[in-house]
Parts: sequence; structure tokens; C-alpha cells
Amino acid sequence: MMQLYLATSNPGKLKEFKELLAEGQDEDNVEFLLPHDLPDVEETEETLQGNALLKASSCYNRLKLPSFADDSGLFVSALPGELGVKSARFGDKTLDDEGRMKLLLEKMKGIEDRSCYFACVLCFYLSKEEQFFFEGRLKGEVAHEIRKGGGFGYDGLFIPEEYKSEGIHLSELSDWKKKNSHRALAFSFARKFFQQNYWKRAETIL
Ligand code: ITT
Repeated sequence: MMQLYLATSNPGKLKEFKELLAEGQDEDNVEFLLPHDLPDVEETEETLQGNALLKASSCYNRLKLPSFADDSGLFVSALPGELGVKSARFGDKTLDDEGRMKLLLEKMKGIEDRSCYFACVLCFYLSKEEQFFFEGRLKGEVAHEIRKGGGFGYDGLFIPEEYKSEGIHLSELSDWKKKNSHRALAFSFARKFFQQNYWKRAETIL
């Protein structure tokens, strides 16, 4: 059984990764572990790839064991450069998820183009020689009101493209999100790749 350390301090992400791993576990031959003392990493890069690598590599360097990290964000067409890779730091540093959604709602007042997408980049840092990246995206639009429910982050303000006509928010689509989110997509690419190329022979490599 291969063990992978998950470098995240976001409980929403952790919950989703646990659910993703639980599906199809039998074929994976892998388990996720959480580091006890996760290194505090300043996300200084300008891309999701760069920050995912920073987080995964600092976890690997601390533990000297295979690690992976997720860097993700909401990219809003009408607000270029404001969220995206900086989504977790949008607005005042003291804001929580709800505060950031309220700020986004405020900034979108009167703006017609509400198109946006979530993106997630996963970096698997298996060794100094082997790092793998996978990306998933989910298109949608910024809603006109916040709807609480499941999920985390900006889910309460995001309407997936597929649910535009019904106006259903991602926070109301927990089961759908498990299969179709940017994170689920990135993870499914990783799973496919590792099942074919790595996890099955991991015991002989590591
Ligand atoms: P770690 O770096 O510890 O993993 P973080 O919350 O700092 O946790 P990011 O730097 O990747 O994570 O920031 C991602 C932000 O984008 C996060 O704070 C959310 O607000 C938002 N986000 C990412 N994925 C999301 C999702 O599935 N649903 C809603 N919001 C999401």
C-alpha cells in the first residue's frame, strides 16, 4: 500500500479528497495521510501550478515521503487578477468564506458578464525526480445571492453551467460536486494516470 501525505489545512478540501479516495479505493492501492505539523507555506507564486508545487515540495522536504497538494481558485472574467490564484486571500486578510463571498457579490453589482470558472491543480511530489501535475476546471457563473448549504469557499455563490437555467448553486449540489468539480476532475486524471503507471508498482519502486 502506497502512502501519500496530503498537504492542506483546508477542511473543505480534506473532506472532498477523502470522499474522492473512498470511491474506487479497491483499485488504487493507496492511502492518504495528514502530516502532524504541516509546514506553513507562503503562497508566493503567480500560478496554481507554482503554489501547488510549493506546498507539496515543502511537505515532501519536511517528511521525505511522497506528498501531494491542491492549489485552486475561482477565476472571474469581470475581475481579472483579483481572485484566481489569490482566491483564498481576496479582500481583507481577516475575511472568512462568507466575508469573501459578500465582497465578491458587492464587486459584481451592476456587472452583466458573470462568467467564471473554478480551477484546481494537484501536484504529486513523489520524489526529487518525480513530480506530476493534474488540472481540472468547472465553468459557471457568479450568482446574484449567496445560498448556504454544503461545500466551502465560494460554493454558495457559484452556479455551474449545467444548472444555469435552474439557478442551482454548487452549495446545493453536494452529490453532483463529488463527481463533477474541478477537484474531482483533476483527481480522476491523477487516478487514471497512477493506476496505469504507478500505484500498481509503487511497492517495488519505493
Ligand atoms: P491549503 O493551501 O491549505 O490547501 P487554502 O484554503 O489556502 O488551503 P488555496 O490556497 O488553494 O487553499 O485557496 C483556494 C481558495 O479557492 C479557497 O480558499 C476557496 O475559497 C476557493 N476554492 C477552491 N476550491 C473551491 C471549491 O471546491 N469550492 C469553493 N471554493 C473553492
